[in-house]
Amino acid sequence: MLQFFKKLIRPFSKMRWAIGAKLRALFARPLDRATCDALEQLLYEADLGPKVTADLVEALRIHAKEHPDPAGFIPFLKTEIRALFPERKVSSLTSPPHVILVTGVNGSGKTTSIIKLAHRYQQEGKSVLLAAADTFRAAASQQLATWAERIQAPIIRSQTGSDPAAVVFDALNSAKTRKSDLLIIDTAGRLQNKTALMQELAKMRRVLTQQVPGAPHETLLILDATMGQNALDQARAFHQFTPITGIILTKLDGSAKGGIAVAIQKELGIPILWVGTGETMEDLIPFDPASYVDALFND
Ligand SMILES: Nc1nc2c(ncn2[C@@H]2O[C@H](COP(=O)(O)OP(=O)(O)OP(=O)(O)O)[C@@H](O)[C@H]2O)c(=O)[nH]1
Ligand SMILES: [Mg+2]
Repeated sequence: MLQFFKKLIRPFSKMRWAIGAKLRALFARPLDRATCDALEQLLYEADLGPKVTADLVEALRIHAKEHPDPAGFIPFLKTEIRALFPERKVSSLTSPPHVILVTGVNGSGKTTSIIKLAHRYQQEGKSVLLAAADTFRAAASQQLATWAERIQAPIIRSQTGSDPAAVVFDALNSAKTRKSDLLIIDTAGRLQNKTALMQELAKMRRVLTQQVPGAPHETLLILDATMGQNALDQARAFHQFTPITGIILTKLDGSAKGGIAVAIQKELGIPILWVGTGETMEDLIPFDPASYVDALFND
């Protein structure tokens, strides 16, 4: 049990987010107008987004009238932020194959995250089949194939330029025949050609649903934490066309800010399920709101 918690918490606390130290310095002063302005600036710069920032400053102002001791300000902010997040709920696996469709813009970390996720499920004793439905670039399916070999997961791929929906069709058949516990599908991320991409995703979904009612059981969106508020725009674009059931927030290790998870939760309300904390296949941790909020305010 202790091992489990260590594993869960350590990766968050290794993040180097500066906001905690800055807030402690700020709250050495009384909470006057200038402090509130500085607080607003700080929270905004940490990527918490304009809505959360405005709400938090207002809530703290009201709180401070009753509880003026600055020592209580950070604990108050932490409680407020923590309350934004629901308990993490990963959907339990459906009767095989449990189908996970993975979306996200180019370079967000789709392929890497798929391998990390597959590796995790394999460690739980589940069999995973991968599908390379990013048929747009040869390198994309090759990258998935290379990783798949490393974790010894079977993969269904096709020629560059072929119809991604056809790959998905074959992959689902193969998953049924092999009795795979999970089928995880990598897709292309050309958001610059939005209409074509969204039609492609819709077609893949139709193919899946026709063969297995209820599939895809999860549609995960991969968001790069270093994109800041742009990540929110990407999420809105995808969610508008393809209902996203959960988010994997990647490259949190490379983000100097860290507050983007709060903005995502508040503005989109889509649960963040996993967090990418590095480039190896071990670097995927469950998103645990309490550990995250602790880490966010660490100095
Ligand atoms: N530091 C860090 N790097 C990551 C993380 N996730 C992915 N990366 C890196 O980000 C780069 C892009 O990752 P990919 O998995 O290739 O992204 P993709 O979305 O599949 O990209 P395309 O196939 O080009 O659309 C790679 O160099 C990964 O190693 C993470 O959590 N932390
Ligand atoms: Mg890829």
